[in-house]
Amino acid sequence: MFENNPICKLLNIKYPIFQGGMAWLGTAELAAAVSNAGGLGIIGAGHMPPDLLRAEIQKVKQWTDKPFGVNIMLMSPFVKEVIQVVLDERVPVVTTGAGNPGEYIPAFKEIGTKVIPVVASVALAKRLARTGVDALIAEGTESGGHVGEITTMTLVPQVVDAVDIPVIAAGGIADARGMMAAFALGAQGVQMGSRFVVSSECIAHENYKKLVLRAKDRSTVVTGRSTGHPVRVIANKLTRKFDELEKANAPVEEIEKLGAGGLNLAARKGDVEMGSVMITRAQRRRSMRILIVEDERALCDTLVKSLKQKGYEVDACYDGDSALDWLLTEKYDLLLLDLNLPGRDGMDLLKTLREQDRETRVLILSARSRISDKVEGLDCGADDYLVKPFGTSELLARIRTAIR
Ligand code: TUI
Repeated sequence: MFENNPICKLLNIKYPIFQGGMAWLGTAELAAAVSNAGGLGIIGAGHMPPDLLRAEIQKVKQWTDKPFGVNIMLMSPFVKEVIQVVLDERVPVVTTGAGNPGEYIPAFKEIGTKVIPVVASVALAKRLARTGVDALIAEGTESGGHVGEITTMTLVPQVVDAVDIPVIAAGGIADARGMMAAFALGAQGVQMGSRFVVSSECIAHENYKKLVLRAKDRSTVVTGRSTGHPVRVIANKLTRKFDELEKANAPVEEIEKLGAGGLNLAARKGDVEMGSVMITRAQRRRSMRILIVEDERALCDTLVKSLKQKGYEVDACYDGDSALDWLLTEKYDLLLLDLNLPGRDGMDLLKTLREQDRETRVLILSARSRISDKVEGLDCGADDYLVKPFGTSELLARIRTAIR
């Protein structure tokens, strides 16, 4: 699919998708999983001491034979030692953030490490392109964590026009729509952070993941503009304290002290009120989950195909007992239920489900067309009843109504 994509060719990866190298969250577990899946997994060095970083790099090397990267946070107190570790370990790809990596580039180029700095302005993009970097990540202010001022929508096309190396878009991209939009702006790859935070491979605390999933358009704010270190985070007790200090013109050291250790506190310890929950402004599209229980295999396969095409997440099974197992272990928005099933029949399954779950919507699909069957189905807890045979457009309309 992306055989001719310049980023895939440059890095020898399958998909031009980078996992942002997030401090405390871009660990070896996540980076190896993303690289194994065909993207570029990136360890976030953040403020990590060099020995710890070396151990993380060695873990990734054990867990994947695919290319991976390290993100070097240029404001780290260990930046020089961290760079030495990355050189020693011959990490295939380096991304940099929160500064100008100019002076460090020749050492990486010399050993063949691909260098892809993050830029938040056209000026820095042009300057770095002249130093021979391999590509650039143009990161808009929608991104989580340390941010620039320019939006992704306006930054990406301007960087694309200003340089003649490939550009990866970042900031506010969380799903396929965002990726398509980035490509329309001229980018040839995307970097996403928050989207990967909510994956099971990311070791973020559950409280942090929940906040990421719940966040809406106005949930984040940028703190630290007055100190010169603007950071996008979820608004919470900590950000209100920041506000108070900034309004009172408190000394920079006092404001910075308040934020110190905040990311670890939120990301790993789960204190999402006094910690820094650094996330993007974007929200991924959450697709509806549907379970189809239908023993006619051909019909079942057709339904799966047409619902997937419509963007639903679909699972299917052919008998009532397996369906109950699925329903007890997974959470679905909608159940499409045939009544004549091998083993436990549909009506029995529905009654059992309703003893413990009133939320999952249920749409019965059955050849039984008598009024008494429909009444029994609805009395047992179904939300709707569609008689077979039915057309796809009617089914889709009923599904939209059931989950409205
Ligand atoms: O680096 C990031 N995002 C980050 S790093 C980070 S770690 C942290 N931990 C605790 C407190 C604060 C931060 C969290 N999030 N993104 C890449 C990025 N780089 N975004 C913007 C920039 C940037 C900004 C200015 C890159 C270059 C730049 O250049 C300034 C110059 O010298 O021209």
